[in-house]
Amino acid sequence: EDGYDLWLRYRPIAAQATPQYAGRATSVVAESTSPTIAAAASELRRGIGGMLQVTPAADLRDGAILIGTPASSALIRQMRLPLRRLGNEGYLLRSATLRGSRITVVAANGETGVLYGSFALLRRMQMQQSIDSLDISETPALKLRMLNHWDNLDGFIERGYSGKSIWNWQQLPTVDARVIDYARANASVGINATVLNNVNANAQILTEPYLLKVKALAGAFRPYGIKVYLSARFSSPIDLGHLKTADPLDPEVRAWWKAKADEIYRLIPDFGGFLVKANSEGQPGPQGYGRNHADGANMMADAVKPHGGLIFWRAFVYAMGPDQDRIRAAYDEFKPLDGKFRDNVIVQVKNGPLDFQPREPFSPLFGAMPKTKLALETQVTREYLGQSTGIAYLGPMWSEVLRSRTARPRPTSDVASTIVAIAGVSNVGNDRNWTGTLFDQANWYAHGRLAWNLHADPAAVANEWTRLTWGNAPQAITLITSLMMGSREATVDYMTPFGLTHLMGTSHHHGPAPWVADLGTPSWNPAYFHKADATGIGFDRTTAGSNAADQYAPEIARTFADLDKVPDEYLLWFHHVPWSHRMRSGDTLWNALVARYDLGVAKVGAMQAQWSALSGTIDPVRHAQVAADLRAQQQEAQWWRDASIAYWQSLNHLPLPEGHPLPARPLSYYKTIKFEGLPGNP
Ligand code: BDP
Repeated sequence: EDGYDLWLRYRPIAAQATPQYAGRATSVVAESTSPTIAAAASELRRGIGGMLQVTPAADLRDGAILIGTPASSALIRQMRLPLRRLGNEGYLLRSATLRGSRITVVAANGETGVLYGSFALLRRMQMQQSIDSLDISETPALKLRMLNHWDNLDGFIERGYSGKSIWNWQQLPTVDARVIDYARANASVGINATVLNNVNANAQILTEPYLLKVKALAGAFRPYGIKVYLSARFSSPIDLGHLKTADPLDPEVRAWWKAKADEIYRLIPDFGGFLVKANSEGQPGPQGYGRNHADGANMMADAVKPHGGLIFWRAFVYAMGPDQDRIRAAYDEFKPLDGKFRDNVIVQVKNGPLDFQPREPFSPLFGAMPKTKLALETQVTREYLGQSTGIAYLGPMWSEVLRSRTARPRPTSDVASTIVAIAGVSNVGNDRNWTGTLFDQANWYAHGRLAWNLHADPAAVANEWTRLTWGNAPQAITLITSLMMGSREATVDYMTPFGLTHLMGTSHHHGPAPWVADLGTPSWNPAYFHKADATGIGFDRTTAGSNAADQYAPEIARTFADLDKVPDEYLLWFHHVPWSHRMRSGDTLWNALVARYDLGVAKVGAMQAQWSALSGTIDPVRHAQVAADLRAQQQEAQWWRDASIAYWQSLNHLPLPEGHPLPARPLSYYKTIKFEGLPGNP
């Protein structure tokens, strides 16, 4: 058990549970040999072979699993199944009798639906659920369920904590087996699109030698229903085409992109399109030519439009004056452009108005651009939540965002109802276990499952992943699920409680550095965000301050801006308050803050205890690995707690509440902890 098999382990099912499946998986019948149906059939054979230790036959008989679409299977056609409402990717699992044989049917309109249905059937078996009397149909909530890789052409991954890129650019166009396993894993959770390269893009990816490599990957992914996209550098016409400008209204520039799109689609007819980071953190963009984001996006949209391509245009921008509030920037810039984008442009918005912090309120752009297609961008890789230390299951965070009420465009709208796509910044690398730690696999898994079903319960997803990954022992399922469900909140508690944010070390983002105040760009400084001094702490975003609360629908804005109504978790995000501020609990803010840090540390201690209780239930190698991860997390939690308290106390000189020990070391010690050599923005 080294984690390579992810949640597709297909280990033998315990003897007492096998009989219920033995007569239900005797054969896999597929009447088509198309690559997707072949992939589905081979997955079923692999899964059944692994779990039941038998080799299924291929003919129609009692216990057969019949897979296919009405178009490519006469048997399925003959069954006249109710598929009409299932779209292209939905599936039906049904127990039936056909020509006297009792069978299970996996049917869909599209072949990818058959593949998804096959994975769903295998999942049921892995979880030891019944596959008798099935009548289940599912369709995905969103058509676009994506991963965004931040992989560079030199193999390094921006904010990657699981080794180097899995794209072996030197070896491509020869595709290795790992790439196929990546596609299987994605298809098993319904991910159907992948952006191969970093949003801080290198134009070289659009040259012919690289495009031939991209074509090979697209070919490998096609049977698994996954479309390939590329991050495009806005200045490519200059970088590659030797034009003097990248002005989106310049006819030569427009012609260059059109020719480039035509070239790509000749090689990859089902190419998805481009993802663009423009006028953000030094990346070139239309504003360099006096144009706006819509001008830039539309120009590229026109180039891919004849081929059915899409442009994902990121709203992660914060070019603004030194006195402005950074979190206002994306809304201020994009909201006025509502209705100005072509219909094949999707504006991609990070979940919160800042930048993937442990907790942010939802971005006010959701619901505010009813005439524009929006995608929700989340970060599966844990840049700001401990990176590859310990456990932070992000399902609850994404679900919190998706369920956040936007109250517009309709009074009942939530974030989920305002988006057409979800893109997760990938945490996959070439580490043997794919994601750096075993529990980070759960975040990849949950990303797919929540994109498929936006209203899925993250606890149910955790429960599912646990059974697939750690087995079906009831004690293990309960303990692991509960440990996972509390883990993200624990990181918020020990890193950035009560709405604090962006307090991590410069550029590497690992560990606390709330004291940093000297970076050239004001909004890169932690001190800019917490505004703490001798008397108080927090960022005033009410009318008395930056008024960012006002970017939300009026009733949401009223809650956030009202000190009596704002939820504790957003208190210091929206308000600057004295250290003596009375919390709802009756405690002062200072005492509550110290207690909250300690609660976070204690939660990690409890996670360790829960995990120890599983020794003997879980294979020793993986058990030991996770135990070590949690030990590291305990240290890290303590470090965040101690460094943060030491710093706040250096400002407010308040004593710690009783029962809460002083930090282990003086503030000066924490300030000396630095990491070298990690690339990226501050
Ligand atoms: C920030 C990362 C930086 C990314 C940027 C982005 O630190 O590496 O380039 O997001 O999303 O959080 O473009």
